[in-house]
Amino acid sequence: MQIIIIGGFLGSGKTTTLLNLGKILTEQGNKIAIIVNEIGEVGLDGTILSTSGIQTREITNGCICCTLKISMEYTLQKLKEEYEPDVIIIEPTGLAFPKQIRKDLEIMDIEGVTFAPLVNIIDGSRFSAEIQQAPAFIRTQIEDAEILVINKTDITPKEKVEAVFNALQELNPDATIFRTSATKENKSFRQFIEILAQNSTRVGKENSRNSIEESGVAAYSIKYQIEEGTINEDTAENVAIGVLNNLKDAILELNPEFVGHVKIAVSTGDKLIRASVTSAEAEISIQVLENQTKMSPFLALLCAVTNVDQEKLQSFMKEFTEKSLKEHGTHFTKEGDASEHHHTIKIEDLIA
Ligand SMILES: Nc1nc2c(ncn2[C@@H]2O[C@H](COP(=O)(O)OP(=O)(O)OP(=O)(O)O)[C@@H](O)[C@H]2O)c(=O)[nH]1
Ligand SMILES: [Mg+2]
Repeated sequence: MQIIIIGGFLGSGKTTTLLNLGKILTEQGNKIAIIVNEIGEVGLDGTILSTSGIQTREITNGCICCTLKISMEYTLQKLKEEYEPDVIIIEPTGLAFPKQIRKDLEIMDIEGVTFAPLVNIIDGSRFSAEIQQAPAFIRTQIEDAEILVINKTDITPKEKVEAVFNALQELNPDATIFRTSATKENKSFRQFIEILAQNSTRVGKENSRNSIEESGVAAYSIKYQIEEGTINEDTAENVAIGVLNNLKDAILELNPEFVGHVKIAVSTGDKLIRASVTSAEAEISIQVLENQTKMSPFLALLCAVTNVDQEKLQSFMKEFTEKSLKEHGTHFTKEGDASEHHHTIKIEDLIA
């Protein structure tokens, strides 16, 4: 069984890369499973990845490289016993040091496990802002990797890609560097996949750093269940864009140079609308995914950005989301907080 760890700062393109990677490796005849870790109490990426039909396990509310080591070990063992995959791809949070994860996996000493070279994905379009906002942190992620992937080359000017390439080479002269786009088919992505079949030649690092604390990132997540029949694709897109626009403006007031990931997923039942904003400079990006498995309608929002006040962030998120849902005539209940809105009454609750 091979383990591939795909690291990279918040919003760099890990999940999008995993969607492609999982698809291609499956087509090549491999039995794939994914473990995805999210910093917030509510996870989004597990839902996004599971639309692909690939076996996915989600670990939420912390980071598997420091606070959630035990959860990772348990999830991995169980997945191995129950599903026996050929390849397990791990997506840590954008705030992880993947070399620490690698060390913990080595200590587990699972029979027959090999490791692919450690990957770190970099958003080429916002690299300079990342280095300014979280310098020591970003450096460690780059220095620890064996493969560096400059992603989003489709929206990054060529000269900027070359400047990022030079900066990465200086920080980590031993790494193999790729220039790719996870949203546009390209040759370089295939070459990146080929090199993943090789074995890692480095050893892991002692697990002594708390990466979340070091990153200076504030994170918060929230989830609402939406009543069946009160949301369609257009409403879902409007709500997603409306919430992200309001939230981005509010975050800009707190930190005009923020980097990170503000992401929203809205399920209408058969469709999953996914939208994000990844920095002060970035545009909102939106995608519609077909659900392979039936999901009930919901809205989930996760925000993790540099140098802002966590409590302010939390109150903005709640305010904008609920306002937008109400404006669109959607009936909703905040998950884990049923007393707050009385719009949704479940038949099962009445029977119980
Ligand atoms: N233009 C462009 N957008 C991309 C590319 N790769 C990812 N994105 C977009 O960037 C945003 C973040 O991508 P994700 O794949 O969710 O990033 P991530 O690293 O998994 O984010 P976290 O798990 O929150 O840290 C999404 O809106 C993607 O659609 C790319 O190559 N080009
Ligand atoms: Mg992700």
